[in-house]
Amino acid sequence: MRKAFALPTVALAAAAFPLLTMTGASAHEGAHSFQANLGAVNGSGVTGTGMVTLDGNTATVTIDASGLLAGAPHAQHFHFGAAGTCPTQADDANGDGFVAVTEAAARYGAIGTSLTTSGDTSPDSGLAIDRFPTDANESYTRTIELTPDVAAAFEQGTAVLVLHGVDKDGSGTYDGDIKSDLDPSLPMEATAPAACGAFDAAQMGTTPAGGAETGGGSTAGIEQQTAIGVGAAALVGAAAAGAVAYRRRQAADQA
Ligand SMILES: [Cu+2]
Repeated sequence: MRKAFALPTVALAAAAFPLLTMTGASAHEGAHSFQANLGAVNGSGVTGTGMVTLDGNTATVTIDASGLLAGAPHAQHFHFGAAGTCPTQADDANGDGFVAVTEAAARYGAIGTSLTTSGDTSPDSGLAIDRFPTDANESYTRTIELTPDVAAAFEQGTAVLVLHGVDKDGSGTYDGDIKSDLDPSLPMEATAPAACGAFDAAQMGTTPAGGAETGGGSTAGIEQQTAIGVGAAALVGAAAAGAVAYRRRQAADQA
């Protein structure tokens, strides 16, 4: 009798635990996710996305982009401290055909973080061309420490992802008579923005307002979660009660 009862209990507990684990993960203390959809600048044709999960000042950064000039370094940064928007061709104030970094500054601000492939990530590495991705199709992941002001910019909605380097004349390399506004030893093509995306809070992984334990939520998701929680509590006793307590604590933290 005891054995016959134990088997389904274990099976049901195993079924319930992934759900409890998911609840814990989505309410991870202090972790917030942000997404930027990259749009082309300077006619680059570059598209892509940036994802940042921020836990305190620790950022896990993922960038996927395509359409970049192959075999050429693409400086990439979090910019901050301005409007938190991206430039258009109308921002080409001097009419040289390029939206230059300085012309875009009122939109996306200064370099806050250099998204290098290794080593220093400060603004000092903003043009560290030997430590930036060089592929036409970029797939970048790195976990880095942000300075508090840059981390705050994500929460305030003023953080912007910018990828630089555009082969505007289609020559297959960075060249041309127009020199970079950042470093006159470089062609403008090497430093002009190629893609830009403003970070917004990601929709996935957010926790609905109001604790699940109140049962007062209006969405089907919350009601389902509550029902599962009750079922799990009946089946797995102390373990499930611990999870409910954890969820209560999370709710209190978010108040
Ligand atoms: Cu930049």
